[in-house]
Amino acid sequence: MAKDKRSIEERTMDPAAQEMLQRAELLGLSTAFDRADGMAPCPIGSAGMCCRNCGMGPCRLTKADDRGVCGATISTIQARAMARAIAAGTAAHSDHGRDMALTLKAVAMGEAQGYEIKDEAKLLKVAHIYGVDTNERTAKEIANDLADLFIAQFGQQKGRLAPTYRAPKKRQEIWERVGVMPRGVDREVVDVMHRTHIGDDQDAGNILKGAVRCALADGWGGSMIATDISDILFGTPMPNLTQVNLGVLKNDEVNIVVHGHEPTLSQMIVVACQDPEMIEYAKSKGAKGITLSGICCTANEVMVRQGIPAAGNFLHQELAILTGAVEAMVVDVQCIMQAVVDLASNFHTEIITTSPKVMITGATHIEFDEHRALDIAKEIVRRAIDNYPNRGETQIPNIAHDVVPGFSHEYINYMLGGSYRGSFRPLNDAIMSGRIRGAAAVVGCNNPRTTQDLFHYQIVKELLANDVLVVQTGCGAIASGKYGMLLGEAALELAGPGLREVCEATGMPPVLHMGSCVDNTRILTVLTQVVEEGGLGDDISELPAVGLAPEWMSEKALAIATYVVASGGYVIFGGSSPVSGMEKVEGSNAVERLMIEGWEEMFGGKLAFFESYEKMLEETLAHIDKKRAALGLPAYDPSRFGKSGDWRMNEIEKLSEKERKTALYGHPATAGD
Ligand code: XCC
Ligand code: SF4
Repeated sequence: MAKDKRSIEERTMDPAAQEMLQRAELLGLSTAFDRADGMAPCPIGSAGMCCRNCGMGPCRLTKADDRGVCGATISTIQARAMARAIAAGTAAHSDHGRDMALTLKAVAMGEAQGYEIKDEAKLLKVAHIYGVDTNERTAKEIANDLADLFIAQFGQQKGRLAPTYRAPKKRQEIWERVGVMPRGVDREVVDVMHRTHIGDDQDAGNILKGAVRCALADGWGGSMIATDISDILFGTPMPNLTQVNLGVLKNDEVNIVVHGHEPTLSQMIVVACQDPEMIEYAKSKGAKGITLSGICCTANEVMVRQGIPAAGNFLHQELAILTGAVEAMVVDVQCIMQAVVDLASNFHTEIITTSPKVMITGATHIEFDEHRALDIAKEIVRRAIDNYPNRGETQIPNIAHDVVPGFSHEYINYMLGGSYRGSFRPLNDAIMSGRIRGAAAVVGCNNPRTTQDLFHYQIVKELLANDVLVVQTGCGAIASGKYGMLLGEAALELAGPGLREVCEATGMPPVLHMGSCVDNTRILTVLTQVVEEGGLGDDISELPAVGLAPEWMSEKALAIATYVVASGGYVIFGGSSPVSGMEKVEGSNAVERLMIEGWEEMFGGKLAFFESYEKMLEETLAHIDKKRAALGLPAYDPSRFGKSGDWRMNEIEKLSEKERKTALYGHPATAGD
């Protein structure tokens, strides 16, 4: 069923993306935006009412009393689909964590070419958390034990995952009581796959309980391990100045784009691109140098650590190729559209897959192996350079914005407390006084079925105006960067009076880019530390905080949402619910109710889906105010702080577009070349 084709402005609010969509049209090439317009989602499948878990089906249920051939109800089918999506998301994040653990092991054994333990302080800190002996031992000895401990988490059969001890005490008790304490990462994924097989778990509530346990194995397991090891091997992120959007590509340099999620290979490509020998080689082919940039979370990994610019978020993967200026797009795992290979065949761009788990028909496969990491990275960079003379006509949008990413929880601690006494006290105090109304994590994907970035942008902007501190990861963070909101001064202009006062006093920007999607575990750590700091209750569920994924699309997003809910958070997703079916049919939905009322009763958190960003905002602010009231904190009242209706903002409103951008961002737009 074809839908109406949307205008370019309805497809994306990003001017760089708009320019590339025009170019695509001119060249007669299709993108995800066209394909989304051309294919309406299957109404039964998108509502989770289609089951194809056995050969008696697929069974499509559309009425409340419909049953599958096996007798399964809509609730069972929806819960099973949701659980399987969560298991897939958990598997993806956690397999990434496993690869990191195996790399840490190889580094400890001296077998990983080019890698080292970059952040010994973090190694010691993490070793201490997990009770690994650090006395009079070398970094490699400690790393070896830690790697073994991490690797064991994946195959563990009994007991509980070690990272779960890092949660607030009260939270751990809830997980034990409800029976969702994760045992082993792989075990929980297998458990969900088993219980959703034909003829197994056929009680929606119990299926979802299994799904929660699995999601916890992601957030307080695989993902948390991935973040810690990335910091140990590549350095804990600290703020740095870099740029975001397609304008980071250079017309006169070799452009290499890294895309996907894992930092292992991309970190080596960073090294290879900076090798003087490689730069000389690029010059010998007529280029001025080599420009490395990223897409999706691989971008985030190298952006928060090395300040490598991001060419864009999820929906920019095709748009980067459309510039005609990309010599190689090097992909690892997750969020890589098969379409990039077809699209690239219209240009000189070479798509290089590198993971044994991810091959794409028609792409070049150069398999990554941490034992020869630097050699492989150099081989890839050399290939890209060799491809430079094949470049045809190019069109790079002259749009890129300055950003300051890299706010790890360690850095936030340090920024707020100072180097001698890292502390969340100033943050807690600001929330308690009402200067900061609450906090929101605005994270997650782009989805071509909504206007790219619009929900991210509107929500972050409005939250700032309402004195809500915003933390970000993933493609949501890159979205904010594209509109100048990851730059302290610019974002401050959007902040309400209380939030601005706090930011000015502490030097903390009001929007904090904390890393990639697996780094959502940094947010769990911050929330735990805020609880432990005192004054805001004794559990995450009591905090005036909300998690939002306004443009979600991936199964990983569902896994993240579920572990945040099980950790006590209210999570709001934009767009359509994968379990919305019964609402359409009957006006009420058992599975949705389980995820709202059921989970709230069990965990103090809930997961809800809303189609409009206005509704998402309204819910966010209402939840924050409700939690403030429950804690006995003063009601939010912006007139008590600073001066509302800031004069500078009023002045800026009167300016022309170009003058306003200059006033907000320091420049009208910065070009890449
Ligand atoms: Fe993928 Fe992490 Fe989503 Fe972006 S945000 S589209 S998952 S890259 Ni996680
Ligand atoms: Fe149909 Fe049941 Fe088989 Fe699902 S498991 S396809 S509902 S018969």
